[in-house]
This record gives sequence, structure tokens and C-alpha cells, in this order.
Amino acid sequence: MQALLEAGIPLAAVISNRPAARGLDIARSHGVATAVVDHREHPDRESFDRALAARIDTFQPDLVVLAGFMRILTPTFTRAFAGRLVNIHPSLLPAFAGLDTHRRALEAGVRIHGCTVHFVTEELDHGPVIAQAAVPVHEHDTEDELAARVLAQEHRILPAAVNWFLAGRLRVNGMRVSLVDENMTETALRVPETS
Ligand code: NHR
Repeated sequence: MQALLEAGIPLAAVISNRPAARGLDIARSHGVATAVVDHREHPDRESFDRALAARIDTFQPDLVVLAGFMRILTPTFTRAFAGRLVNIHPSLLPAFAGLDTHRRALEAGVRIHGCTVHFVTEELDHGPVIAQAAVPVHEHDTEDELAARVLAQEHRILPAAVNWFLAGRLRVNGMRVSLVDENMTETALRVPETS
């Protein structure tokens, strides 16, 4: 979220389900509107998702970005925002969907790891891929070291993907996303560096 602000992307609002989320303070310090929809005040996911969707609608955003948002969304929500809802996920999807991606990548012994910006659909972490960045996994990496290397790339590809969306340059064809007027391979793929 901070990377979006620093990239100059106009945020209509920052909304969290956690009242103590640090992103809320960062947003306030940038003069961005904030709201909290606390999931603990709702009896079930449907009710939370309806309240969240209603609050988002008051801000009339062009795009909804999940950035560290940790609640699985029901089809009621994903259908309401279909085609204008994206997530940044800390793995090279479809590898390591779900949680604890860096620990699982280390356990699996992969040499390359990374992050993915994708459209959110009802199938968790399986929507059409917009951009990916790869990083090397070093021999003696800890989970934290690997996470930091991936995070630096998350901060590059999320603002890039959001800018493409806002410029109306993304086309979705089934699971494949293309970028109008540009070769996607040269722009939406970040290849691993060796350090
Ligand atoms: N919802 C849908 N329908 N589809 C996606 O692709 C979604 C989504 C909601 C969140 C982000 C995702 C990630 O990038 C995301 C993608 C949380 C969980 C999870 O298991 C899984 C994936 C993601 C985020 N959440 C637990 C739950 O029961 C709670 C875990 C916790 O609070 O620590 O909701 O990683």
C-alpha cells in the first residue's frame, strides 16, 4: 500500500478489517481517507463481505487492491468486484497458493521464488496473472531473508500493474492477461537477478 502511495497512485481510501493495521496510519499521514470494517463484529463471512463491499462502494473506486489483506472473500464479494479486484501474492502462482509461502518455498527446495499480481476470483489465489517477479533462493536463506527479497519485488510490480489497469491497458482472455500496446514479456516479467 505504501508503494502505491509512493508511486503517486491516487488512493480513494485505505480500508482494513483490523483497527490497529499500520497501513491505516500510513494512509492518514498521506491524507488518504481510511475506514475499518472489523470482521469480529460480523457473525459470518457473508455478513462481513457485504459490509466491506458497501463501505468500498461509498468511495466509488475504479479498482480494489488487496495488499496484505488476509480474509478469504466469498463469491458474493468477488462477483461484485469481478474484473476490478486484484491481489499481490508472495509466490510465483500457481505454486504456493495460500499461506506461509516463503517457508513452504524453502521446504520445497525451489531455486526460484517470487510474487504475483493477479485478478481475484472466487478460487483462492488462482485468478488471471497480471505480473510476476522472480528472485533467486540462496543456499542459506532464512524465511525472513527470502521474504524481504520478494517484498522488494512486490513493491515494483504492484504499482506497475495498478498503473496498467488504471490506464485501461489490461485485457483478460480466460486466464491470460495482455497489455495493450506492449509486449507483456518485456514488461510484466521480472527475471531473477543472481544477488
Ligand atoms: N479471496 C478470494 N476469493 N480469492 C482470492 O484469490 C483471495 C481472497 C482473499 C485474500 C489474498 C491471499 C494471499 O495473497 C487473498 C486472495 C488469506 C488467506 C487465508 O487463508 C489465503 C489467501 C490470501 C489471504 N486466510 C484465513 C481465512 O480464514 C485467515 C488467515 C489469517 O488471518 O492469518 O480467511 O495470500
